[in-house]
Amino acid sequence: MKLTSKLVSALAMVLLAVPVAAAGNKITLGFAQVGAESEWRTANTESIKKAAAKDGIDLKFSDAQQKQENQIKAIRSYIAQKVDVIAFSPVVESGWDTVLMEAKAAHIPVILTDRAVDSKDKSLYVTFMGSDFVEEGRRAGNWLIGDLAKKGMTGPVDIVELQGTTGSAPAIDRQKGFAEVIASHTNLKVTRSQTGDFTRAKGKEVMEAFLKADPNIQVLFAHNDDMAIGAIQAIEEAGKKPGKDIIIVSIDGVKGAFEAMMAGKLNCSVECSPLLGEQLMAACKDIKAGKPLPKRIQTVEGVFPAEKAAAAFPSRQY
Ligand code: GYE
Repeated sequence: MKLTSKLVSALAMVLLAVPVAAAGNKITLGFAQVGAESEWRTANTESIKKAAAKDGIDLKFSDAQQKQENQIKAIRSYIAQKVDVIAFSPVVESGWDTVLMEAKAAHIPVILTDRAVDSKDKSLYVTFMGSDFVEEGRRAGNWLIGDLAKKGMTGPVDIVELQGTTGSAPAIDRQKGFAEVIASHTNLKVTRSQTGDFTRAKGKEVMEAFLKADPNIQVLFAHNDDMAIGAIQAIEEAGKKPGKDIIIVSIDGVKGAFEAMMAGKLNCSVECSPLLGEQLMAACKDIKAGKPLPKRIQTVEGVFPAEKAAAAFPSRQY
């Protein structure tokens, strides 16, 4: 009897120990987000939080308010807390080597989400998941070339550009892709280009200045939808019709852009998906399981001209 009860209690201990051990194996992910500057970013944060909860990943989340020093602080605190994986969306491309070397020395794998770094040493991170921003810039440019041709606008066209955050991968790459495709069209010229920091407020402010300086603006290329939405307000306040007097193309494909397209105020939005949460959690699990990951995981996305907006709107997820 004594032996049986000992066995039973031993068994009970083993059974009790199982969930404890499972909890101990729970992956801890430290995520250093850029901020909450745009609709895109809000959807990205939501996607990450939702996927972590669904996959039982212990998520430590911080918002850097678009400041690199805050992101570096957050990464250092994740290193100190010995998390299993660190992921972050670098606000700008440069200046990460030191902190990434600290993570490497602590044997904590790093995943880049959404935005890239310009580090020469690729061993400082496991993988980079996100969109091809150069291609998005090209898509915006190609859509514009097609639209101008349809409208028979063959003469000189004044284009203004609202850039994203200075030094960020999407601002650098979208500018590059757009410039690349319009280069062979000598009638198209970017006459003004300034940062609106990816926010509505700055987009509006800079567009107001553009409109004051140049009454002949025919096209606006905005590196994200939020800046375009801010600019739309500025254009209306200046007594012009956005989408008609000034053709507008922007990037992201957020709900606000679809609403603007359906109202005839925005002409095209190039899609950039913020829904990276599930991919990120899958990558964390693969790292934990010792599975190799590709160095680049690219998001697949499309282009939405205004005439397709109403049909696509009901199925949009962000
Ligand atoms: O386009 C913009 C956001 O990094 C792709 O950041 C992202 C960009 C996105 O603020 O809206």
